Amino acid sequence: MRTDTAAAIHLEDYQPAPYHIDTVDLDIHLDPTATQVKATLAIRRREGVDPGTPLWLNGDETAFTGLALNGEALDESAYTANERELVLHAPPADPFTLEIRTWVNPDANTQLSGLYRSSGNYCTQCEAEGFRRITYFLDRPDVLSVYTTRIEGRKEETPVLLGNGNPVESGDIPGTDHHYAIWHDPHPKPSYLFAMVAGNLAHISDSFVTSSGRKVDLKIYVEPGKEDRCGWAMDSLKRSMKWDEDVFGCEYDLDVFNIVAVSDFNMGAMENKGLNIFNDKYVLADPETATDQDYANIEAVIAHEYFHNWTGNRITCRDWFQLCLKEGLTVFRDQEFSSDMRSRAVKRISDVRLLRAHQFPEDAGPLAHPVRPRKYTEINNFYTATVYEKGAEVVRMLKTLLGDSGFRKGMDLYFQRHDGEATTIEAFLTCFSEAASTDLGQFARWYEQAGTPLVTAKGHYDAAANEFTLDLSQSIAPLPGQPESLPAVIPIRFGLIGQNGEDITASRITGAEVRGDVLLLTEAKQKVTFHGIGQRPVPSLLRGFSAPVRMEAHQSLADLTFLARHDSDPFNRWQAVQTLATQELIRLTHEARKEGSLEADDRLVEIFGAILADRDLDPAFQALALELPGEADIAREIGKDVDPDAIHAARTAFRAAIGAAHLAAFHALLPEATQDEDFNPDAASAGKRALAAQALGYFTASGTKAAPERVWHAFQRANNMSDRIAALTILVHQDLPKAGQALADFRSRHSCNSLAMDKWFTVQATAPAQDGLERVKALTAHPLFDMTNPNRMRSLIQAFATGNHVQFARKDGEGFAFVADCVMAIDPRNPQVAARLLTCFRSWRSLESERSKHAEKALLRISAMEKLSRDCRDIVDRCLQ
Ligand code: TYR
Repeated sequence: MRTDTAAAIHLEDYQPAPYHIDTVDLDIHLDPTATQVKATLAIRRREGVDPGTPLWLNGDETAFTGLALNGEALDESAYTANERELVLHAPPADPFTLEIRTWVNPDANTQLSGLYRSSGNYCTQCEAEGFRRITYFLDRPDVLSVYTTRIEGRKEETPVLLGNGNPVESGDIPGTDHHYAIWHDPHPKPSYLFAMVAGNLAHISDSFVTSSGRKVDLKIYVEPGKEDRCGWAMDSLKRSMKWDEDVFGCEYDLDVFNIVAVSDFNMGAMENKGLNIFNDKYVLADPETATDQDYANIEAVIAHEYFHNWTGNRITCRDWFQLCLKEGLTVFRDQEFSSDMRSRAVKRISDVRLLRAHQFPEDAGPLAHPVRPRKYTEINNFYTATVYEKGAEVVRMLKTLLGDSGFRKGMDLYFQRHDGEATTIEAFLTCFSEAASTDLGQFARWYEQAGTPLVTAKGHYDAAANEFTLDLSQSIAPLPGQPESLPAVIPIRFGLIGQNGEDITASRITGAEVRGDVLLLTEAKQKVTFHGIGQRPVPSLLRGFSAPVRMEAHQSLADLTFLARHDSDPFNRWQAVQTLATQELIRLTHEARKEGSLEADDRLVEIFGAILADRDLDPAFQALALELPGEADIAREIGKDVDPDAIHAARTAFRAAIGAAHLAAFHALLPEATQDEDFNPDAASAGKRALAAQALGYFTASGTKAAPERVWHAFQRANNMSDRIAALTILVHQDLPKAGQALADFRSRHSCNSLAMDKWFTVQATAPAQDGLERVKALTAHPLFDMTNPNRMRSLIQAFATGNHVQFARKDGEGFAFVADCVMAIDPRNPQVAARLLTCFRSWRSLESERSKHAEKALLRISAMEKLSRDCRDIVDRCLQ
């Protein structure tokens, strides 16, 4: 058990490893409780390292069974071997081979890191530091080796044997019930990309011909009986392969590409070379059990893992501080892919919503860290929204600054120069500054500073001078460990809109560097003047969300309403509605707190009528524009002394007012209109369903008498999961009379499908009802619930903690206490998953005092737990600091 309080690891201490490991030959004999692993490593001293320098290999609960050097057994005094390390005290000066024998108990591996079993099948997860749980190794991303893997197992138990790279050989072992397979991966890779899978698996196959004419065999493996739900994933894979060739010139480089879906997985999916392993949630889909969001997620995650083949695998990270080098860049690439497959505007809005919901709060609290952190104690805790999503935003800004062709030139140079290397953010940025002959010194601050910059803008029109000026400023509020910050380069895409709704062009712009329609804010304060402006314009700033900042533009209700109707930039049209709605929700929240009137401002209610009435809008866009900011978004904007009950009351009242005011329009959009069509997962059909679901929600929120029956009707008639879950959510969250019956129906229909049942748990976990917590507690004892499976746990406990603010942050502290109990129950089995759940406390200091006291008490209780894992220790310490 890892109970130590490990010392922090610092970026500035980086040293290359003293030894290279050129080849790794693994011989793995599978057994559920006693798998034997023999690793033969060809080791070479790095140039300049003193002969005899000890070779220190990582382990983690690793069971040592034997060691030989150049084929000879070693005297015990020549080495130290324990759970955590294998040290060869005085290795030979010349290249040598080390043969290490270890023993693994996959059945006992509940952390799901290293070699473990899921539904009886063997699988591995080695990122970040799982390989050392299989054998001792220089388990760090800058040690690149060519792997050959021989896997042997009982034919009956493990008919399928998969490894990285290409299949080389397979066969029976005469006189036994065993067989074996040998896989060889010619591309040198770090140990975190190692994988093997063995078990009883079904598959679907297809193929792809690359741009240079090579045929690649594609297979997706799943537990038998699930093959008919893999079609969408395969389709997404083939589109990803084509897209990466077309857009980035990246071609696949092995004869086979295999994907395996497993039902026990800590994260989303893993890009192991040639053998991606997925959480089955991101592979399996059919209309009966998957929502449109599931389809979109599968497409994005399949693309993400596939794209890692170049950004992550061919070019990997020098050390884990550079994690954003592969993750931020690859998220950017998968976002671009989805934008090309779907509506770019809708994708952008959805991504920004996620960024604000997850990354902004992280960046504003005790868990804030730069996109490239400078220190960590547990690397698993740095697979964060900041590294991934803000990391992607930084790459997007690079593209905005350099333009399409400058960006592509930089990427080409990066691929050409660093292929086969483990590299750094500096090396990445150098490719762009060279390719585009530009200095990115100040831009690099985006990787170095934590916190979301606040940009303020104040416009002033001088009719006599025909000038419009913008007073701009940027700042980052002090954070733990970062009392001050320096100005970053903030690309602000802008337009000035004239009275007829069209953009006006300035004759000249002074006070900032301008590239096309992007102005660069580079100082703490800047005055930008637009000359030759003959009428008072309405500025539209940060179009397309051109930088991950908070923008306070101090615009009037009239100007924002104007933008909501006329901005040619769809993102900012949506943003104008959001800004207006947020302001109104904050006002109503203050009213709710003093028990004042919860009557919404008619002018704001009317904005939503205009969206509904605009037939030119894409239904998917309308659906997003109708979605009010979430309770967490409102809390974040309020920032301190937060009262979740007041926020909930305000939001409920505003929704009711919108529903009542536009009842007829919502009625006309109710789901029946979409339900008779054959199901199609494409973006256009998904958009129509999303709009119908919004309509049903507002129709019900209005309180109209007809609603309960209509929702029940919609639930019963649903011919796909999106419609069904939308209706079920309304029934349960509004506590309508048929809620119980609908839950029972859903359960009997889907009880054999755990991914569908996860939705059933989530709907109940997120119900804001008074007895919400009691219900969640009762559900933990449900026969289909399983705290040890990460997906099940997240569907109930994490969904409650992150999606049910009123109940999680109950005034009596019971919500916090319950989640703390869960964290402590999960931690001994699976620290990584426990630590992630624990991050739901990160905004506790912004709550009003009674609630924050309870949250602190819960955190202190976790902190006092005996044998708390390093993962949870790290999070709890930072939350309390
Ligand atoms: N590299 C994976 C990705 O593509 C993330 C991952 C990280 C997966 C750690 C599993 C894991 O244990 O995002």
